[in-house]
Amino acid sequence: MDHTNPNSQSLFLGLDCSTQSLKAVAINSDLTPFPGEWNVHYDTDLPGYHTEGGVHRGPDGLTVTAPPLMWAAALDRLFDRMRKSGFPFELVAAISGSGQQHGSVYWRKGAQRLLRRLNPDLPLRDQLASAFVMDESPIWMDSSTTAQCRALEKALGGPQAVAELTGSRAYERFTGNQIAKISQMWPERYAQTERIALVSSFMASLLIGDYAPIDVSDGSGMNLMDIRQRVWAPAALKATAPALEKKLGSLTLSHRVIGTVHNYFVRRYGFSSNCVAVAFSGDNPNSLAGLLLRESGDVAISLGTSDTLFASLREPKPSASEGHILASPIEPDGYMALICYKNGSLTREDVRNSVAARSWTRFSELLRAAPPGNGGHIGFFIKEPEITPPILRTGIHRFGPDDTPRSAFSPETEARAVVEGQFLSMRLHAERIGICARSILATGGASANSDILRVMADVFGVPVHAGDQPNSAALGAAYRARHGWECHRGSFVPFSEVVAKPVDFATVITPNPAITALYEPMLRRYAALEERLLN
Ligand code: XUL
Repeated sequence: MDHTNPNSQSLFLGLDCSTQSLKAVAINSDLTPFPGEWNVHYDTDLPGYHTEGGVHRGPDGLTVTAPPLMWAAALDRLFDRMRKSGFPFELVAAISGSGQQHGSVYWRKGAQRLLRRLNPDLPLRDQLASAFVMDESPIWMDSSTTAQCRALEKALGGPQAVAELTGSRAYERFTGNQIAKISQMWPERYAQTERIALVSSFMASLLIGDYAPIDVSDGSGMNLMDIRQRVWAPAALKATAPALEKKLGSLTLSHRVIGTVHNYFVRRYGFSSNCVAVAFSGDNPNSLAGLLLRESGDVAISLGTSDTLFASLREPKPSASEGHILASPIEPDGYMALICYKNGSLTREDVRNSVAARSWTRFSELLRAAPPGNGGHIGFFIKEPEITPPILRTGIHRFGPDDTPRSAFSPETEARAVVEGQFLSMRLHAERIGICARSILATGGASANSDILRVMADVFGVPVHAGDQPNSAALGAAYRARHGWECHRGSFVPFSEVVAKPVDFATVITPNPAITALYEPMLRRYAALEERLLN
């Protein structure tokens, strides 16, 4: 089918290669959803890779990786499922995708040739088994690169200088620091590396059967890109690893078409040979696109494996202490702010398991049974080494109303403490980076729980909108495919003109001003206690 002309039948496909699963959603030309939603869950659908929550954890508690071959196998499995369900691949005019941010894939010398020659009769898994220098890719949950972070900051003149240049101070999970570690620990493997990809550009590479460029938005999560010029920063490259620029390839703007789908996908699944791929990007950038966050003060909070808070931004103010500035995935000269928490859903689930017998209904009952403000009790639940703020030692820290440490809370207090603590932290760190919420769109698994959202609305003192939008990253990728395709047909068109549809968020929870007032002094106490833990 010829997709170069507008066609009401054309579909736009969005993939999301996230920590725990690979998903796909499709939209029609008019942005309405195409029925269906497809998912491959790594732990259960690809048990041969022995992941837990999609990852492998090292014995040090800091190293976290996942096999890139599993993501490739997941792509075949996903498309197989879609084909079996009758999905009309031939109607797809453009495809884009999303990847968990920061994770890196190390292609071995010669892998480009393998990609270009993919044989439709054999699964990707068989053809790419020898394509990687590192069978395990470091991912965003890894926090094993503190030494490399300090070295980068030292080389570039301190954390604020790194933030000014790259949008964030040096962070353990940021790709450059992971690359530095790999080049130091395994210099031969590093020398054998032909190309380094992010999870997003890796998945795009499979689709186009060639090395795909890293887009500027996901590229902002590497501590390697000049955030204002949107090119690799020579000083950061030099301080990270030898001969790095060639291994990274050039960056692309996020709306650019990067190629057509490889014959492998045409022959095996029935894609049209005209189907184009638009640059893939990170999951948070894609969610920003999926939620159409345009006005400053429009904040989204995604409650998933990681909890993230993000917003569009015109004037970036990179900070050495808080969050990240990324290039916008939808406005070629815009920015987005991002704050990421490693202790998200899994940590809430852990508390639920310990106080509510694994039941969310029971957890909600407990949450309602404790008063807002929790009688002054505050908790820090660090099940995973935390990113915001950087508390790497795991453990639970509980404080009574007089700020003295407590060894345990009652079940009600514990349930409320984990939820209040998470939102107090988000408000504290968002305000410090200049994000002043006007309203919040809540997404991700836990956004289905209205008791959790009520705490969010009261802590921030703004209305919280939530709806049935659990796949904002995959949907954002589908919107970006539509946008990139439109720009490719002629000249650049603003994203908001192509994707003008307001997001349909049904539930609105309005804050109770009396309760918000309670949280003001609590926020100051929370900040002081956090400072104490950091010291
Ligand atoms: C963002 C981050 C996480 C991952 C999760 O900086 O590390 O949100 O993108 O997929």
